[in-house]
Amino acid sequence: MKLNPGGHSGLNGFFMMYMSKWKRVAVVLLLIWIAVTYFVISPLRLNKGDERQDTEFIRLKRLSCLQRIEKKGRNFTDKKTALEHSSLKMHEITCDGNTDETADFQERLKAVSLQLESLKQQHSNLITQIKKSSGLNVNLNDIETSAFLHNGGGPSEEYENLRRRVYSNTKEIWYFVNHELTKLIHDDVQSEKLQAILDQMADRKRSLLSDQQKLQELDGYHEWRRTEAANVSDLVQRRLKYLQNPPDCRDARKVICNLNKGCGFGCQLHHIVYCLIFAYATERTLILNSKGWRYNNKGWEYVFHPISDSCTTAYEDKVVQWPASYDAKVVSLPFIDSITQKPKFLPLAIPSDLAHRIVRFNGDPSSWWIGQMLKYILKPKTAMQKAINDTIAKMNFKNPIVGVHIRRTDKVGTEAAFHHIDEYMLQVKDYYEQLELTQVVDKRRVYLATDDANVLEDARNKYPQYEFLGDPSIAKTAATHRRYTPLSLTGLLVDLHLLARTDYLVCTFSSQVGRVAYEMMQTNRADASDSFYSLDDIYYFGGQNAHDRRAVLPHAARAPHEISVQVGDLIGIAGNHWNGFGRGTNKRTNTNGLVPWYKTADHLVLYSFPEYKNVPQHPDTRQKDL
Ligand SMILES: Nc1nc2c(ncn2[C@@H]2O[C@H](COP(=O)(O)OP(=O)(O)OP(=O)(O)O)[C@@H](O)[C@H]2O)c(=O)[nH]1
Ligand SMILES: *[C@@H]1O[C@H](CO)[C@@H](O)[C@H](O)[C@H]1NC(C)=O
Ligand SMILES: *[C@@H]1O[C@H](CO)[C@@H](O)[C@H](O)[C@H]1NC(C)=O
Ligand SMILES: *[C@@H]1O[C@H](CO)[C@@H](O)[C@H](O)[C@H]1NC(C)=O
Ligand SMILES: [Mg+2]
Repeated sequence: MKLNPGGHSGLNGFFMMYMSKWKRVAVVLLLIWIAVTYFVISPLRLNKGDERQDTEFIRLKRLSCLQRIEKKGRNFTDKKTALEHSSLKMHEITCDGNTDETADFQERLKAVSLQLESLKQQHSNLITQIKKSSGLNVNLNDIETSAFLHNGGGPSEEYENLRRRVYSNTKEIWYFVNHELTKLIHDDVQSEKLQAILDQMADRKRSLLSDQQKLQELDGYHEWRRTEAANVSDLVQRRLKYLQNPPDCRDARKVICNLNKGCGFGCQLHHIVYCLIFAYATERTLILNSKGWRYNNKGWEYVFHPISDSCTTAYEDKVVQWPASYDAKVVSLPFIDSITQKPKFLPLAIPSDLAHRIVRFNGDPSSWWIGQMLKYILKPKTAMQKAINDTIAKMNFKNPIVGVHIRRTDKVGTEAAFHHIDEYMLQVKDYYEQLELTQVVDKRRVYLATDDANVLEDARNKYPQYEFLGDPSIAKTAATHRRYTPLSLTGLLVDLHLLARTDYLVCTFSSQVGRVAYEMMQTNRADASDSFYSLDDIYYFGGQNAHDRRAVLPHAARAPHEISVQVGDLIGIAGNHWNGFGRGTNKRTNTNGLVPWYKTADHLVLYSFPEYKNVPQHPDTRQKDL
């Protein structure tokens, strides 16, 4: 919130010069400008009054941000120069060594330098964007295109996307540099010097990311993002409630979802999510059939509030297996894995009528949308909620805290690779070192959830400087032979609730439990898309439709395992290698290989879901009594 009083900014300088030369003329012109602007803007507004002051205030705040970014941009140049300098130094060091190695090293540093150049370009784009919407170059066009006047005071989609892109690509450059230099450490005599460069780079990366996070807090939209997220969430929840409580249950079209999927709770939750999205897309009321459920054979409704207050049976109506005609009154759904022709509305698609609102507060709309389904589904009944509360009360759960989910037992070696505790803790350490740039951290706390009871003790012994929260008895009940019991479910719900309440989540997205924790996190705040680190997969929904990224920069393959892309190409994504590259198939050329991640951007799929026009956009208290 600091307004820069120093007066060394570009605008202030400009203003001072103006004052001395054209003092009077300027004041008159300024007054005219204000008057004209006011009259031009006021008809565009929905709410008049205080908002105008707010806008001015926001503009000023954004100006101070702008100065910060501009400075940061200078630091970027410094960084590049420093890097080139160390490149030269390395050249001197390795002169009398293997020339191949030197050339290779030079080559890699050049690539790093190129990435920095591109990041710098993005920074200046961001500055231009802010300049535009803060009205620095005042003309009517700019006022009209600055979206925040049009859409209730929020940031424009372009600004939000660009801001997130700079953040994400700062991480990408770090993945790349870290990977390349670590490789050199392993086969080079200069490992100490390389490690020093790497440590410096890590420090610079944390500083950049930290500043970008502050940018988000200072750009004047922090509160707006929060209320907008709450409002859209509220709208989705009311639509689901409307769908699930038809005026005449007997008459309503329905879809039946059987909870007999023979898998863990995370997997079963996602099964219900898929059913609920199906229900929402086809305007059918979801009937959950949970008889003989493996976690509690009394059924889902014994533990959670039913998915409908008023409509929980299909009566004796004929049930048709989907795919069926639109007119079929009751259809029953197969598991998502066994659908041959997948409907386009399945994840990662999001509703087109909400998409442009969601992208303005959340960097990962697909998981936000899935999180909204979970929010509707997962409502523990009083007894279960009390058991959860009691367990939580016994823990010293305080923020800041990092959540770590370590999935072992049946998963390891069959569906996912083993990851050592050190790999998780490396990310925890990085998180805290970045956080400590801006605040004092009294204690580095970690909430550790796992299905392997030995992990917690192991972690406490190996990392005495951290405080580990977690209940070894929960982990014991998660062991494979005790897993499908009510007690084990209580423990898992505690783990999920607490993981979702942490500030940062370190996990493996190959696990459904890890992904559920992240989806729940997405419902706890406006945007959790930068609040996790997955040691393996990128985010996905089991059984999802194709996940593509679109090339935003051209790339010419530099090695046989790389693919070339043109701007606009769609790339079917298999995963991010967290070394600056991801694997995918270019759908235009049908070639598969590695592509620099920063040259691509996520391709969001929109689907025209029903818009539930009967549900008001804003909760209207008068309608509650109807
Ligand atoms: N309490 C607790 N239980 C866990 C934890 N991790 C796994 N479990 C148990 O193990 C089950 C794992 O099955 P799934 O939910 O299918 O998740 P997954 O096996 O990781 O993922 P998929 O194999 O892709 O389905 C969970 O549902 C829990 O019952 C944990 O951190 N805490
Ligand atoms: C730029 O870097 C210097 C030293 O690395 C630091 O003191 C300064 O605060 C940085 N400027 C900004 C705007 O981050
Ligand atoms: C959210 O909804 C409230 C009440 O319906 C409304 O006053 C507010 O302006 C909305 N906020 C945003 C950011 O749309
Ligand atoms: C559990 O805790 C939450 C918040 O801490 C509280 O709002 C809720 O009423 C509690 N529920 C029960 C059943 O104790
Ligand atoms: Mg499993």
